[in-house]
Amino acid sequence: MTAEERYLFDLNGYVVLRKVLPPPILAAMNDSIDRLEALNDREVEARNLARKYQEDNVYAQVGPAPQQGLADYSSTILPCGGPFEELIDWPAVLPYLEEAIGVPFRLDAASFMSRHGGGGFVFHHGYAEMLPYSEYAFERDGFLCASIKISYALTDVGVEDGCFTVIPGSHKSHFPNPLVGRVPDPAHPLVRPLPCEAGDAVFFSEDLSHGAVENRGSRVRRTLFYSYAPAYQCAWGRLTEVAPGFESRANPRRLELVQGPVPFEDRPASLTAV
Ligand SMILES: O=C(O)CCC(=O)C(=O)O
Repeated sequence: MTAEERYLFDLNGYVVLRKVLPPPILAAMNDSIDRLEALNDREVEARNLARKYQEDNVYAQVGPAPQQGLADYSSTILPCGGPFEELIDWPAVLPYLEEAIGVPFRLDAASFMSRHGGGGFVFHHGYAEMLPYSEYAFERDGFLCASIKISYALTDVGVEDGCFTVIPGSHKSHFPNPLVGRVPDPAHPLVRPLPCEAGDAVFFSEDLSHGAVENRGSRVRRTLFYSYAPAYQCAWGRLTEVAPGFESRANPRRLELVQGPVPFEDRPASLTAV
């Protein structure tokens, strides 16, 4: 992080990283998702992918069923391999993770989310709760965040398309947050929608109040979420399941991020980003 990014990450609980996914990788990811969306749920499950419709998600607001294509859903994504696997140890992001988590860490979840008109996601976290899996912390020597997420935009997403939205600074709040549990209102003075272009990413502490404003446009929003945590945390359900052959083709850092390093131990310098 630059000195300014460090200041802003601490102050706000997030930083926006512009253009971290170059066009060829974006195109490969979107093509892969197009191909998956042409498959029915059973065919997707046969590829070891778990597609879950958002109507079952307590945080999600779901709009009317779309005329074409799938209803709002999220899915595991690493079993697709290819560019999704490359993103595990993405060089443009890895140094930010090392600084924000501050101890040996792992990938604890990776997923894809698709959202149409009418869909939104209520604010959650950042209400002074003590959740060991998401705490933001800073100590004398640096950050010690217990959960960092990166939201990668695979499509351009303006405010009208239901972009990712935060309450800056809420990761430090000690009082109940009256906006938690509500779909963010972009006109509210505490609410900051974060429009992105395809290839941008929002790097944030899970302790921050975050959600998504309602998608009021006609464009489908496509987002990847990659989540990292200190090595003492476990993976979230099936969200780190990988494609066959991963163990033999992954580089050492990628393998370590998926399997989880030994917590509380010094690591070889060769596994640290420069
Ligand atoms: O839709 C969004 O961008 C927010 C999703 C989110 O916060 C989550 O999945 O935990």
